[in-house]
Amino acid sequence: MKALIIVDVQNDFMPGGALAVKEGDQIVPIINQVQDKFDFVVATQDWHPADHGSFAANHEGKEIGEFIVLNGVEQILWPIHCVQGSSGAAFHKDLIRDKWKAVFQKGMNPLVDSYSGFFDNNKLGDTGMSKFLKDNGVDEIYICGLTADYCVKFTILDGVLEGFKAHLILDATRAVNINEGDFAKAVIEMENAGAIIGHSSDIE
Ligand code: VGL
Ligand code: ZN
Repeated sequence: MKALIIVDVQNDFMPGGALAVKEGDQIVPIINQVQDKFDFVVATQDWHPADHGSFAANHEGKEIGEFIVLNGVEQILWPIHCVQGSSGAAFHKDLIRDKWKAVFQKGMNPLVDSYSGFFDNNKLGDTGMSKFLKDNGVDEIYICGLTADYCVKFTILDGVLEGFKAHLILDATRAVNINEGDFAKAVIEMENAGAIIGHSSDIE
């Protein structure tokens, strides 16, 4: 069975948000339409404590975009975003949630970031999404949401490693694009890992 995974469609990733993604809001109506093609829909939610180690503000003298080593893993520093319970962490108000079977929150451990909806960046913490999908007979996943070059990409890469047939819905994602070309690079990386790159209108 196929499932739709909606990654981090949250206010802080929308234009005007704390970690704004250009055109991030444009994918909301596409995702709403595409949900009609699935009986099984889940979502992920970036959900950080205020003291999270990925926030530049929590490292004296460090700027957004700088790299540090966090608990032995290279970490780019972000603006404060998706703080638990804040309006920035809430899902976009127009996103239809009627069909969602579960929401998998991530990024709660202050010592490690968590881009993938499956595991944290150390591959130690497990959100339980893989087991949940498999227990429900899901073997094929379609991924959309934000952001193409971070959380969507790492969710797809882990999805492939977990044995799912993984699809990217290209018109239902947008990238942070810290460096020009990051979106295109991420798509190539996902394709090389074994993901299928498609369009919302291709889904049956
Ligand atoms: C994300 C950066 C930091 C994402 C989350 O959802 O892609 N990116 N936290
Ligand atoms: Zn985050």
